[in-house]
Amino acid sequence: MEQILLPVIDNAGPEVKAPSRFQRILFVWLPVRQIFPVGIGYLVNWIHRIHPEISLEVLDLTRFSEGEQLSELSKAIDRFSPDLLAYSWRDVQIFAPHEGDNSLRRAFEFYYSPNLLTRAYAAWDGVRMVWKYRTEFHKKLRFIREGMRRAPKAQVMVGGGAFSVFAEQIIRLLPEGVIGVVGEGEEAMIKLIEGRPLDDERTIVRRGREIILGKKAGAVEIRRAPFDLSYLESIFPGHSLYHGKTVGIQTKRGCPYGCSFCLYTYIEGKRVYYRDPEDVIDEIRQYRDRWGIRNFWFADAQFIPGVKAVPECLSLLRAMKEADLGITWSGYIRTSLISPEMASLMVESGMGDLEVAITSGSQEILDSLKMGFRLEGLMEGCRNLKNAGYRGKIILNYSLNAPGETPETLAQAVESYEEICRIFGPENVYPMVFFLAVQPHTSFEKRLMREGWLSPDYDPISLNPWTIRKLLYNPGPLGELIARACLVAWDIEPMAMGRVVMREIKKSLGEAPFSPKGSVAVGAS
Ligand code: B12
Ligand code: SF4
Repeated sequence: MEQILLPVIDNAGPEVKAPSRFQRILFVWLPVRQIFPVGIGYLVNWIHRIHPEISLEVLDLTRFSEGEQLSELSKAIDRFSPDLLAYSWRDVQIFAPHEGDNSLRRAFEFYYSPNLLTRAYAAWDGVRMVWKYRTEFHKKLRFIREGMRRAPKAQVMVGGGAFSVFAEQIIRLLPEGVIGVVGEGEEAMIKLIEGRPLDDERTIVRRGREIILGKKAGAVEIRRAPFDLSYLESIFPGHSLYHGKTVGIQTKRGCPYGCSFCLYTYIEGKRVYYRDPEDVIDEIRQYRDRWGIRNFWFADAQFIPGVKAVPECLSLLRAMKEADLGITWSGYIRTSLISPEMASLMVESGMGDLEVAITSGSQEILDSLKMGFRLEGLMEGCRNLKNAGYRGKIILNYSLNAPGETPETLAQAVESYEEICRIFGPENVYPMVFFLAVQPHTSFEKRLMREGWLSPDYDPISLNPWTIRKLLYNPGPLGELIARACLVAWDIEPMAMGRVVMREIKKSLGEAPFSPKGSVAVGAS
């Protein structure tokens, strides 16, 4: 492991607070679909607690129109004269279908529609969308390059969710000298600020064609990480954009599960670190009282990451209930660990809509994806919630056509949806149909490479339609059946298509017994 060479200040061990090498740090939130910059909030609080002598400022590019963003960046740099420019890059999803974004629909129309006109339109619109994705991606690179040009003496650092996922690709597209950070950024920033070596942090830098990676030794001690919203306000012009909206709060970091398609463990690590309920509640109160926030999203990779996490979750929920916050909250939650006691506390502490990654209706498929839960447990948790008086929505995330999917397992997916409808009432259950998107740094990606579905040197940020087709994993004849169900659903109910997809799949499987023409195993195209 090579050390990243930065001037090191003598005697600056972790126990002795070293003087800061930087006086003015400008955080730049690269523009994304509007969402509160959770990570920047924690980073500035962390730095301010340790180095209150440093001036910090947050520039949120999302609040400016496209045409203004570059000039606002230049103005902020000229006015603030940062000596450290810290870019936070949240989303790079090359292909990120969501409500209001037709990209998955167009892709399916292009690949699967029987109607030639529809295919031609999808091809045209698809090219436009791909161009948009590409432009968005390159725009962010331009903001980083422009920052370096405008503040040539400043050190530049980049981090954030999207950067973490595509760091190796992005760092190659940036000038030398940029320090990238994969995953949590608190300690890496403090070390840089204090001039300590960074080679025990997950840094990534480029020297010529060579990429140098650091390896993180410890973890950020977030147990006591108080949050001061008034400080954030004082350095964050335009924060009122987020008042009254949903805000993300992290209650813990890390997830011990190893679901084969998921890269959250790559980003956050497998060990779980918790924050004190006291700090979490204090943070919620500040947002509620100062910004009128009533809806929170616990931005944990997984709210209940395993049996060991249960006592921590219970004490947070108990504290929330006692604090009687008058809020609603949500997050990614495994219902398989929801006991009757946990269910009551969830309801009483204000749990709003619930997003559950059921993924498949077949235990065999769940096991092959290494999901680490039993379907009966998931159903049991749902019953516990219902008995505890839960009345919110249940959003059920399915990833259909995983390796090993057969007409029988597909029928089981529909049955599992119907079972949950029986528990909560169909009007409360919203199935969301996804596919296993292949993500870098996952065992699913490695498996597909081994099996020849993906080439080992494929480019995860490519916008080539053939690569996109491979990355939206939906192979074989079942893929066609599901895609057609999706096409019907988009026509009938574009904003809530999951229910129609379930109905259509059931119809297709039931009406004409499905006889696969070939194997649906991984590797089939
Ligand atoms: C919670 C979450 C959500 C919630 C957010 C709720 C909310 N109100 O905040 C919801 C469900 C709404 C959501 C939606 C989406 N999400 Co999301 N989400 C996450 C998740 C699980 C955690 C993000 C988070 O807030 N973490 C907690 C904070 C504290 O961490 P952070 O912001 O990353 O900051 C830390 C580090 O990144 C770093 N850091 C950040 N900035 C900087 C800057 C510097 C200089 C340094 C050194 C370090 C640094 O330090 C920070 C503190 O340690 C991540 C996956 C993950 N485990 O990280 C995906 C993730 C960020 N989401 C992702 C995506 C794609 C999306 C969507 C686009 C999905 C979609 N198709 O609609 C949407 C769009 C969001 C939007 N812009 O509107 C991707 C982004 C990467 C990518 N592939 O493009 C991720 C990484 C997941 C993935 N599959 O790859 N998401
Ligand atoms: S439980 Fe959730 S966060 Fe954890 S590995 Fe599985 S999918 Fe990822």
